[in-house]
Amino acid sequence: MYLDRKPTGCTWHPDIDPSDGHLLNTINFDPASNNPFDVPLPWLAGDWESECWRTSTPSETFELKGWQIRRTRDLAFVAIDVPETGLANPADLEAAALASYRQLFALRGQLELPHLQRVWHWLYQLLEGDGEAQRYRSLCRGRARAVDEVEATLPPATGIESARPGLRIQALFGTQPITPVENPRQVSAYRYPREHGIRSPAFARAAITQLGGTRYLLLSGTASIVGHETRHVGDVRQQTRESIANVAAVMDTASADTSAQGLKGLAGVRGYVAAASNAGVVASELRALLPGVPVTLLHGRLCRPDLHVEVETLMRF
Ligand code: 3EB
Repeated sequence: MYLDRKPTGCTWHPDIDPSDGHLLNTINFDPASNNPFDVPLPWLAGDWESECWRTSTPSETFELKGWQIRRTRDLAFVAIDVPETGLANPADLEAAALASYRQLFALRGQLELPHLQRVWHWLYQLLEGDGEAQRYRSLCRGRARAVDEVEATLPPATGIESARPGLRIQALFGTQPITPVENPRQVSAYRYPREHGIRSPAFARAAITQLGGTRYLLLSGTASIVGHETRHVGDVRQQTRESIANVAAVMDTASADTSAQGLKGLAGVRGYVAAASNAGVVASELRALLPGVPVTLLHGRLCRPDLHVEVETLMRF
């Protein structure tokens, strides 16, 4: 499988000719979209405004237990929208996250694709609520409870405030087990101390996996966190640099091949910017740090109020 980023100005040519492939999924960046495969955020700037995920075999689209599914024999994108009416208070939000994650794990058997590869969460008003009543923390509690119930390798994940009411969850399933990769500069998120929430965020920093015939390193949303603490509060430029230092540390840890490619080998970077007014600084910093790498910036608040920027990325190797 490969990614075909649709550029708006600058062009990125994936290794495989896109005309050879079959379309698996199209992802638009659109806060108003009711298509659960879309990212519910405004696009700010950058090299592509939508993503086409292509595969070497044909795909089919259908619904299963309330989830939208786009799959080939070996790979599936799944997505669901949980309406805001089901998230009215912290207990309801936790229960909705628990139920959604139970369904997600059950889909492994129903799709006969036993390995969860990657998850994205988009939650409206992510930081509303104090202490444990915060909506992000409620999501983390429900997710952690579901993870406790099953045998599963934690996947890489992204969690961003949605511009659209409700909770949208998207995930990728495959046939191959993933090999999680942690970051030696960061406490694993699933071991964060209680000050960040009574249930830690259950995700891996990255994972090595094989999709189709290609090996990938898939990285989670990565921010300016060292140890478990936010660094460079109030300094968006330094937070951008620290985020990329974390990406580099994960790549160095993952394998000799990903380490050897270095940052220039990244297939593309989605940057999430909490304040649209910071887009220019983040863009110029990412351009300087990642010459030649396609970058696109989206507008969404992050799961700590002191984070200004977060990046997610992937590498073929
Ligand atoms: C962090 O490192 C930043 O809760 O699924 C990044 C990626 C973050 C995923 C999630 C949270 C999540 O803790 C926040």
